[in-house]
Amino acid sequence: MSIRLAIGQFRELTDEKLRFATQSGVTGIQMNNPILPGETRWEVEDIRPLVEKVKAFGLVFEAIENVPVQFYNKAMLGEPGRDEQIENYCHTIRSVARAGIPVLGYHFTPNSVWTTDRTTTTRGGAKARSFDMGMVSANIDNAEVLKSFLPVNLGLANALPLHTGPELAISAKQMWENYTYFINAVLPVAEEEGIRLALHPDDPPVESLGGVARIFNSPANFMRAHEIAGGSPSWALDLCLGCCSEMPGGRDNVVTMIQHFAPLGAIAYVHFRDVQGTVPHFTECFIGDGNFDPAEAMALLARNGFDGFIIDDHVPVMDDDSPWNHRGRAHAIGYMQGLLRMGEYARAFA
Ligand SMILES: [Mn+2]
Repeated sequence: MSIRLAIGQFRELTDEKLRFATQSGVTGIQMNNPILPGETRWEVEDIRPLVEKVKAFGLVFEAIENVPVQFYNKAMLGEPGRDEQIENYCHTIRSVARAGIPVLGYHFTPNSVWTTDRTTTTRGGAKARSFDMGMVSANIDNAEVLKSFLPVNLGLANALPLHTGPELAISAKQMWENYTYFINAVLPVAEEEGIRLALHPDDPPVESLGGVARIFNSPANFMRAHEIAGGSPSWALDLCLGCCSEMPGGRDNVVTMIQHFAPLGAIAYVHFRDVQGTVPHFTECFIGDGNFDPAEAMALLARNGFDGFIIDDHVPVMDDDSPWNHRGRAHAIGYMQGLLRMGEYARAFA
């Protein structure tokens, strides 16, 4: 297969989203944390109708990204009960695979994505997410303020580990041990089922937040994770270019990650977005307006043999945009389609 585009980052599969996909000219669908029955795991019977519905629109169900965090929070934190969660996670892997979905995305960030301002002004007055570690440090003892930096839409703010004060409650060493235990328990099942597990970076990629160390915050640490997984064909990346761009070094991380992992076939799919600035302080932006050159990133993906799908991920909120940001997404999709078409054209005449 060759590089292709999808839409997603929604929890409910409506006809409207599927019509938006076909009207936009993308070929695939991804869902993030779909709303499904099950408090601890998912069943194949519940996932299969989603795949059938996507197929009925002439589209491909490319991936599910993220299960509810309470499916594997103890595994991430190394708490008692993790073995039971891992057993259920293996069941979910089988369910997703047997429903015909080839990729299950995940993160290893127990206390989620942090945002210090959801309405920072970017190009032309569009609104974007931003993060400033200075705001976290200034409120390090104020649990209420710290909680306001957690996602609002999951209703989980109270369930996530959130420690105040500068000390670490869970060290990087502990997180590496937890990851090693988890990934080596679930990968054999993924391999058996022929499904790939795609790891998303920590966002923001700082050393720690809320007393919990973050380990997926540099290219070197992804290389370490790949080694821990023994180079398993089921270990892969959900390569969020935005998170890589947020890391110190900005664009250089995007180049390093693509050049290292694409030739290994270890990039399952890409989140194609960007930011201005790097940690400790960055703001999301329109693609073409950030730290890396989108044409360079797309050319690197193609030249290094990437053959998965690409999705827009977060986009700025344009005037009169919808809750799912149709306007911002339409801009990103059109931009990526232009890059891909120009790439085909240039290759044909190379
Ligand atoms: Mn992402």
